[in-house]
Amino acid sequence: MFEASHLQKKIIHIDMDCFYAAVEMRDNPELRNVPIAVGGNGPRSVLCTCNYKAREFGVRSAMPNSRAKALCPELVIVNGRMAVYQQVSQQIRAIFLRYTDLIEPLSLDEAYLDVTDSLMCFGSATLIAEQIRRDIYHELNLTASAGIAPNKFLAKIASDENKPNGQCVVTPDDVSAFVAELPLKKIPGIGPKTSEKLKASGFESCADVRASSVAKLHSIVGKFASSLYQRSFGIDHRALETKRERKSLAIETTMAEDMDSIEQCQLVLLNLFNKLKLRLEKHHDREINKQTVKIKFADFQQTTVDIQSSACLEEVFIRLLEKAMTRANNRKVRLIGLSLGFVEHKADEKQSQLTLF
Ligand code: TTP
Ligand code: MG
Repeated sequence: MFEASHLQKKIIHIDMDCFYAAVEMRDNPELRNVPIAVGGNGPRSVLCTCNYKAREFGVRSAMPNSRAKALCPELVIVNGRMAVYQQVSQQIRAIFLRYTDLIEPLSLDEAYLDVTDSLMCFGSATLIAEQIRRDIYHELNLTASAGIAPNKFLAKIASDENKPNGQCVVTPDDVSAFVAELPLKKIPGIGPKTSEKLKASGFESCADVRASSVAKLHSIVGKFASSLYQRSFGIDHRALETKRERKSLAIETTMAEDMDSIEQCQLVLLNLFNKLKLRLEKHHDREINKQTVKIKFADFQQTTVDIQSSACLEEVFIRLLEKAMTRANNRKVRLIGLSLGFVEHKADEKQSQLTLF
């Protein structure tokens, strides 16, 4: 008979520390000991990220520059250099590949690695993670944090536990205790709104969810209920998506000044539409199934409107914009975004959806 441990996977989640900011500090010594952020320098830009010194002042990713400056007047905001971050990301990936080729990149600075069958470091996932972080530090002069666990969900949460420049191991024996105390807002998929809804119904930690049922959860979080119930026990059967295919193509812009007339918004939309068309050329092999317009209003609330569509049509985007604008309630428009959804290919390696319990 197999023991449970023979069936356990070993997943590492690696996440670079304040990635864009760390690259800027590495390349510009004068930025190393001051609070810095990376972002555009317009008065209406938002920050991409900031270093840990800036975080002490409460500065965070996606915060408007003006608010960040109010919290930390000496904050130095530098322009992002995407091409450099992309190049560093490739260097990081080259390091991962020394240990496994089962890699699922989540963004430029974050990836899952499945090292279940790796023979490196005596098969120890903990040592592999340490070694990868050491390689990154010695070769790229940057720090990374890691989570090591039996599945993606736990590994991702664990990588945040000892950030920056740290790692956290959740062994199969630790799982139950690790998740019991976990605040629900730490679960990927639970944003501030859902977290508030759950709290209002008496759910604050995974222990509360465990004591409930999928049916009860369904009435609060809809179809996310069964995932949430599983996560509360530390269960996640998703396999790595090593050949991730793009699900959509999106483009958006924040206006230099908030706009209130639909004509102005239409002009912005047409400009975006032309750019989207150009980008679409690279994905000519993909089949479109949806068009979406997103609007963020001046109060930062956003709304999206979509429609099934098999092409990228200007007039459809314009109709969607008109519909979204009916929700303005006198608010001006801060940002407009357009996106296309793609039909997913049925890949063999698609995650197996196991039903539990
Ligand atoms: P994160 O890993 O979320 O953040 P981080 O690496 O800057 O900081 P941490 O140490 O907490 O991991 O995102 C990685 C990069 O993605 C980040 O350096 C900049 C970019 N980014 C944005 O451009 N906008 C955002 O809102 C966020 C969250 C990240
Ligand atoms: Mg990061």
